[in-house]
Amino acid sequence: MKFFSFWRSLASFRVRIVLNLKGVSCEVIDVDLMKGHQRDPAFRAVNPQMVLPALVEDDGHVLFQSLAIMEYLDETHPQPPLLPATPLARARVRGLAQIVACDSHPLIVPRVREFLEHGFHLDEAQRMKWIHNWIGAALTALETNLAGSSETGRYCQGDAITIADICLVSQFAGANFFKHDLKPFPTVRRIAEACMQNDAFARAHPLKQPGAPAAA
Ligand SMILES: N[C@@H](CCC(=O)N[C@@H](CS)C(=O)NCC(=O)O)C(=O)O
Repeated sequence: MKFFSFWRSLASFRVRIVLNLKGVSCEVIDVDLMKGHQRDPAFRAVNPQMVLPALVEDDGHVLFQSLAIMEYLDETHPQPPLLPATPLARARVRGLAQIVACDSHPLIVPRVREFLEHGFHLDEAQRMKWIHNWIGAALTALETNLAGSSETGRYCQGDAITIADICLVSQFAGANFFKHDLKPFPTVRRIAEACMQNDAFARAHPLKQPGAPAAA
């Protein structure tokens, strides 16, 4: 398999964690988002949406969108399972994951930040206000849910790692990139730190990837 990714991409981070947890190896192809290489014809031919990540199966099938790729890998490599067994728990896990991957992360990606800058001429301070607003909204929703639910355990759903934890960790890393104050979110922080003790998470961290700076 070929994995198109970039060190700073939070959606790629999510898929990288799953690849590590499942012990799946692939050829990693870097697409430099800071140089706009996602818009190069070579990558556009792989993913017409021009976003990372993309996973290309050996037979040429292209997989895109991190949540879809994560569930595909979970179905094709069932151990360890990343979704709980019961429908109610699965719905909660998917809901938590989607707070991050569907409602927060899409508002802070490079193409949105670039449009705020060039389409609306927002200055750096205004763009940062936008970013912190949406990072904080998701962290608040996660913290309220996790702290208030008896289903929360060592991880988001009991004591087994699920896709909710993987998304939570990507939100946590993004918040750190933008130096968001994490003190008001002790449950999110506790779960993120528990996950990062797992080698599959630690090795997948953006700052551990080739090309990453020592600190963001
Ligand atoms: N919802 C997508 C997000 C894809 C996405 O926006 N990826 C970012 C990197 S994390 C990207 O490639 N952005 C390129 C751009 O915004 O131009 C997913 O979860 O896969």
